[in-house]
Amino acid sequence: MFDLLIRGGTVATASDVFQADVAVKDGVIVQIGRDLGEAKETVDATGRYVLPGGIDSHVHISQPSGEGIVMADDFESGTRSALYGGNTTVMPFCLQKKGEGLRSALNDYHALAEGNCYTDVSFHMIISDPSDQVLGQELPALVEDGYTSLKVFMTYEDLRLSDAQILGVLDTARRTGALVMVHCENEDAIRYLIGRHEADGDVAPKAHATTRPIAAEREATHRALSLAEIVDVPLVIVHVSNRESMEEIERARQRGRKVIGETCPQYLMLTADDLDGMDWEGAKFVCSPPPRDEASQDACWDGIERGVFDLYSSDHCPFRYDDPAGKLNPRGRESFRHIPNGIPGVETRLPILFSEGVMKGRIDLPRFVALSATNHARTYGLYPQKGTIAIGADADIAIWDPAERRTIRHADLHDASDYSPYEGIEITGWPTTVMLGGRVVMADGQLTGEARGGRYVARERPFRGNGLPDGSGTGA
Ligand code: DUC
Ligand code: ZN
Ligand code: ZN
Repeated sequence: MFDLLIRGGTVATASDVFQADVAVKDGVIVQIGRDLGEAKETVDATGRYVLPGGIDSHVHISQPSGEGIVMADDFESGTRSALYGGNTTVMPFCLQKKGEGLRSALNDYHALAEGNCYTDVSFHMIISDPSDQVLGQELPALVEDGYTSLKVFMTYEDLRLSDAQILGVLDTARRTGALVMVHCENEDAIRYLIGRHEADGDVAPKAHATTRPIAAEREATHRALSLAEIVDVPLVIVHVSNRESMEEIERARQRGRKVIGETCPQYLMLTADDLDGMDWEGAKFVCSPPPRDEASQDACWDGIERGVFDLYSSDHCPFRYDDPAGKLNPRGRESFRHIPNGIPGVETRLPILFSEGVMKGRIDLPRFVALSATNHARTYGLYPQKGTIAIGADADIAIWDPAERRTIRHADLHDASDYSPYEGIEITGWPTTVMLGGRVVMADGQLTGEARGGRYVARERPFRGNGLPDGSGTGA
């Protein structure tokens, strides 16, 4: 007798679409087929898609964000919102403060997550202080313990690393098998442009976009890829916003480099004009890199379709808008420079890709599955435990109704921000039922009493045994 049987649905993986029932026992998928037998609980998926639960490998939750600024979501609200958006695993960042040991940062972050998660979680480290002790001892020990990826910044005064420091981090990655993610923007160029704008009294939110031009992102992308080539390690270029940076990725792949590209909904759906709203409303769209223009949106869709991007993540980084600890903090009202960078989007990520991508014929269902779950699992060492529908995999499953139509309204979302940058966008196709480890945690669009059983997941070293996603275009 199975614990759970999902009957009558259309199952999709990153490679196939087929009619099948899915049987679950002890939290894992045990059979896929027809006429599988009896189960304690049956879910009817007739007319719906049975997909791997989404994995959002780039979210920010409860991250320290500067004096007087508070991130809107904690683990409870952030993972609840993720679950409503069809996700079963999220990967937030654990920030190392300057001078802080990595283990201490992680202990604090685990304490925030413990017992509060609606989805499974796994952390990337942010390295802000790559001392000899951190690179020589702390990081290698963490990689052994399953913290197998980390992010470095080339921008933000308090976070940016020098090229020498980035080389040190990359070298540690080479020795340990960790995977490095890079935020590519040239801080010195941005500082120069901020100075020029402020001298001209140009301080409204729109200036956030003009002080962070494509050239600053393209240059840093080229530099990061060159440093990774010199050290000879793979690299993840996160939140890519435009064609020129995509071309850097493609050129590096042509040279035989292993590069993983990521883009996000804001680069498909928003433009810099959104930062030009009345009465500082543009602050709602301040994120880095900034949204660009329609040509860049088209380029990013092209990158989604052609496999320049392996990953499509939300970069959920939520601040409340009308709040002195959020976008409209006292200093943020005076200059765009003090508006916290980041926008909410963990709940709307997959509905946007489903509606704009699958329903509008830009991508097929297997590509949707790859971009929403499978490639994240493969890239970050969770596959095949997660990210697919296969015998032996965790029963993390989202059932989607391709006919359900709803307009995005923040009032209907479940994060703790007070707005959505995607307000008013009409969406066709929503997740209606979600299972986490074989338990039905959302049914008919509502959480069940089973929710909030998310666990921490340690990860393998990236790519171990998996290779890269088929058709990703990624070099060897
Ligand atoms: N980078 C991110 O990845 N998220 C939000 C802000 C930023 O700069
Ligand atoms: Zn970033
Ligand atoms: Zn981010």
